[in-house]
Amino acid sequence: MTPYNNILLETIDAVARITLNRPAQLNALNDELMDELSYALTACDANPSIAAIIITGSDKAFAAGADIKAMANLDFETAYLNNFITRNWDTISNVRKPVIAAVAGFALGGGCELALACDTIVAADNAQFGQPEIKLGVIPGAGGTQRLTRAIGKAKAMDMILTGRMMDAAEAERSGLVSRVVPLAELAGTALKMANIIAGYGRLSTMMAKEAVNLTQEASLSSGLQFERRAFHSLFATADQKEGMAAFIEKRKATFKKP
Ligand code: CO8
Repeated sequence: MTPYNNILLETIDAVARITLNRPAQLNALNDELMDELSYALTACDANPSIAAIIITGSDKAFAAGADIKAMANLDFETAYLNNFITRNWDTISNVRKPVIAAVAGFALGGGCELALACDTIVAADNAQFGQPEIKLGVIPGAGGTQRLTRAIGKAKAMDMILTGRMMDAAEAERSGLVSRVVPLAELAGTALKMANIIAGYGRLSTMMAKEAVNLTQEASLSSGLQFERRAFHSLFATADQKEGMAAFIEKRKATFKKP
């Protein structure tokens, strides 16, 4: 693998874990980090031995947002022409394998948006989510106004985006922003266990399930339902469906195919 300066990439069986690694800046997202993250995600997606991906940070910060020092002097023309920092942002949501964000500490601004671009978020009990861009004279620029609102509803999203306040882990769980909250010491293990469970299922079914759920964020109910039905039908063409159902009937654990 290419050496990285701002992230760590490990593979643990069929799981890839990407750790954001700019500790002195609380994992603030700059161009170099985003380029490395994008490269690593693309490589993991293309690697047939990887079935699920975890993105995580440190105990203190998942990511404290875009690097404010790097963008303080940016002007409109440069931001617009270079599609500033978000230029490879869509790589995250274009990954076809399931991606879990394991969040401890601060997930602010672009950090919160990065977690939101993953498929699900598992949080440590010290996690703090926020879109504080308003305090800097700007607004969220990488999906905060859209994905946060879809995740927690308009009232709470407006509250967070207009006041810039943080939401703790308990509120994030109540609001549906995160799927589970665990003690900090259990975060890495919980995310890995979850990723391993996913990796143990059929590759086609986990990827299609992700695709179908993510379509709810884009499509009408009727086209989402139609997609789901066709994807469901197509899975009957797979060896994993034969194995999964035979295993149930024979009262044994299914062994899904490795690509
Ligand atoms: N950018 C650059 N450096 C940062 C950032 C950041 N976002 N956050 C923290 N740091 C640096 C600090 O400057 C400090 O560095 P130094 O020691 O050299 O002064 C170091 O990290 C530690 O930070 P603090 O001393 O402030 O630590 P505290 O524990 O006191 O506070 C906070 C932690 C509350 C997280 C505080 O650092 C903070 O408020 N940070 C800024 C949070 C923020 O406003 N984030 C939003 C940024 S704007 C944004 O994300 C727009 C997204 C647009 C799209 C992006 C796509 C990638």
